[in-house]
Amino acid sequence: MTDIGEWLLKVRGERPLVHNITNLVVTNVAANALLAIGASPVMAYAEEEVADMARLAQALALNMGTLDQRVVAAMRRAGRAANDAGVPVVFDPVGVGATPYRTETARTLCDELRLAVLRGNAGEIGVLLGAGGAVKGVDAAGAAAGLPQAMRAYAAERGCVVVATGETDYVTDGKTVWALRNGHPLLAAVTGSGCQLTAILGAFVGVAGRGADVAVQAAAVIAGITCFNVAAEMAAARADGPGTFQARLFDALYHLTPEDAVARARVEVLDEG
Ligand code: ATP
Ligand code: TZP
Ligand code: MG
Ligand code: MG
Repeated sequence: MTDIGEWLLKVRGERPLVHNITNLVVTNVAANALLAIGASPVMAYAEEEVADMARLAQALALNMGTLDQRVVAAMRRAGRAANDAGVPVVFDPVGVGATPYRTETARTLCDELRLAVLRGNAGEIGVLLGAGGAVKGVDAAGAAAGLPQAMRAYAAERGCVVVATGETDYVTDGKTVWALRNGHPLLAAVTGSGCQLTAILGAFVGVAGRGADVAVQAAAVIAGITCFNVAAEMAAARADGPGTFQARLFDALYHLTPEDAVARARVEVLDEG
């Protein structure tokens, strides 16, 4: 078994607490996806408690899908507490580029917080990095040609892992760029597949530990994406459509074996850097 299987076993063994400040659409599915893969979710939003919860957690997952002033203030406060305690922060800039408020908020959070992982669809990451690309509401509506290169430059400058998802997922630690080719088109037919993945990446970087090197965090992220997407492939094989697919996805995350994840993984180095 390679690395990917070991990361999955580590998540199951440690059952990391992932503090989520996420959106109103996906709260339930994100919590269920975390439970299914073997992690421990908590959703906490009150300004009075977010700093304490973030410090307790093994990772903090921030998602601006249904942002408002209070949610943004909570994300800021939780993010600062996590940074001070060395707790890894994963950020999903849902819908960045759709409105000036989303764009400004995403840029501010990226500048104010030290992120371990930035994950969005290819349109969102392209817009956020100023590389081109487009969004339609919260969905990707086009990716930039030079996106992997722009991602690598940003990751190197910020010392974080950057992920752009879609049919192919691109991951970089600022040096190497990987292309990941697992997954299934049904993931785009249910809401919140990206948000579930973001929460799961919290679990995987969470077990990498506080203050882990960016290269180690990238290995955890590659494992997390591959486990999620392999589970989706297995779920799709038993689903009739989006409804049964989401239910089968929870089942597949729950039953996923390290052996299946490793055997079905399609991870390639795109650019060694
Ligand atoms: P969007 O709102 O545009 O759907 P998102 O934030 O939900 O974006 P996606 O890019 O859809 O994020 O990625 C979510 C998950 O779905 C990732 O694991 C990705 O690999 C997978 N995925 C998305 N589209 C496809 C596809 N056509 N084929 C295979 N996997 C896909
Ligand atoms: N509207 C605001 S957040 C959200 C919608 C539909 C969910 C987006 O989920 P994802 O994972 O980005 O598809
Ligand atoms: Mg989606
Ligand atoms: Mg999304």
